[in-house]
Amino acid sequence: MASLTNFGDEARIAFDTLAGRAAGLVSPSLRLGVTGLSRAGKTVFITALVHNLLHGGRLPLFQAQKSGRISRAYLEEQPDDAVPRFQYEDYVAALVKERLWPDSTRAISELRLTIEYESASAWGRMFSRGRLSLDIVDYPGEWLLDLPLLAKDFATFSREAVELATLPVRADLSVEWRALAAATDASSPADEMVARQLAESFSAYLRACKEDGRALSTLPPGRFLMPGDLEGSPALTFSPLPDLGGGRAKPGSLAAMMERRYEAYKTHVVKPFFREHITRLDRQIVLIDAMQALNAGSEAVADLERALAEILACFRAGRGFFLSDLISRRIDRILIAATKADHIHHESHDRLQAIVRRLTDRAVDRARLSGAGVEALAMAAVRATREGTVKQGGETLPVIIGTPLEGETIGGERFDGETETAIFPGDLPQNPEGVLNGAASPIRFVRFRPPRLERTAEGITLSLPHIRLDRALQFLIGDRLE
Ligand SMILES: Nc1nc2c(ncn2[C@@H]2O[C@H](COP(=O)(O)OP(=O)(O)OP(=O)(O)O)[C@@H](O)[C@H]2O)c(=O)[nH]1
Ligand SMILES: [Mg+2]
Repeated sequence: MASLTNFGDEARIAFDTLAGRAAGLVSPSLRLGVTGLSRAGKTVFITALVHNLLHGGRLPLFQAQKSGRISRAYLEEQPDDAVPRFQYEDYVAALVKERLWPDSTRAISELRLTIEYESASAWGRMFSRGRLSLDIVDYPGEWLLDLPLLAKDFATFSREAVELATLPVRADLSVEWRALAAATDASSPADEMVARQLAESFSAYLRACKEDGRALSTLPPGRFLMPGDLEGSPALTFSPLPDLGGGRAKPGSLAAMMERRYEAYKTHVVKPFFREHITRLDRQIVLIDAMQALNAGSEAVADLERALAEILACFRAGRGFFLSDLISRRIDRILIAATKADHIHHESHDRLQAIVRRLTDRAVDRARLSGAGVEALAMAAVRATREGTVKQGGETLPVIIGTPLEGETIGGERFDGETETAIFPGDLPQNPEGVLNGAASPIRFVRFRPPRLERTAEGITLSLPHIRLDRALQFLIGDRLE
């Protein structure tokens, strides 16, 4: 296995970690990693978390808030000057006033929320400063797909990409790229035009895999889907190649050029992201949109499991991991959260929880993450629906009521984005295994608009409604507010 970092990187990480710790002594801080593939709900989660803390939302399972020990929560200047600020105010305005979800995140951003609290114990009150700064980073989910590449050389990356591309669920989408790659002689002299054609064809194939119909997840390199400001740069103009054989690529050949660019991508794109953001995390929530994969079928679910396993392996702590000796701020709690639970009736929440637990079980075991406290939970950061019942032919059916997004359809009916509708969401399978082996029947969900906020009798607008956001908060930061 290729080594993840060289000595220089490791020394730098150690230094950063020490500096971070020293800074932590000045003002206790906790770096919360909000991890998730694209569209999993990271930006919505961060916005809802901050909104509920700033506005004293209904959080009965979040002890510090419930017992009235939080005296103040406010936004502060973030610690990293070179990282853009998370545009919290804009996201809230769009969600609450216009009832619009945020756009896909295109770049990294950060926010610091500080909580002033009174310690639960007299002892704690005497010594604790009663202040905790929560640093949260948001980034495009696609970039997460790159972390597993750090441990793979070009030959491994190429071999795996070719294997994936020939799977039945991908073969028709990758036809063009595979034909082009097969017709290319890797040992021929490097040619910029050939490199560009291959890279464009490979990106087009990855983009097609991501569309709703297939909803596949294992799609590295992530910047091929969300290039940020690197679009068109050599570090992004490469493609895996079939039949590389063993040994070194001939100098000056196409294979050598592709390999060099792949390594440049890792060095200049992936490593800085890993070093500056991932290695500094204290706690982590992994958001998983199982619903979208369930919608698309068992291949999509299996592909989601594969992506999660590879990604979670990058977070492993404990002996034997290349970086673990240097990461003293080791992640000690991980929450695996199935998002968007408001799409199903609460009777199915436990089933959704069981599904994401099943999807991550093997990964958690294999990556020996169990040393960290790992919990699974079904939640909705923003609850866009409410529950009700509908009588049909003498039967009472549980339904969810919300405003489907414009353009969503069920059984030929197309929604206009304004009309509230009751929908029978169907049941998730009782046995989570069924969603992987294809035994469970496919499930159809529609997407909803953000909710209209309720007002109290006194005319006060309540904070964003949620499902179990309080439980997530209690697990992620509750102990730090004791
Ligand atoms: N009903 C409901 N929908 C949600 C919730 N969270 C996210 N969504 C939906 O999921 C979409 C994606 O959410 P985002 O928060 O933008 O996802 P992200 O992980 O930031 O995605 P990228 O920025 O592309 O990586 C939203 O546009 C909503 O349609 C939720 O709590 N409830
Ligand atoms: Mg986002």
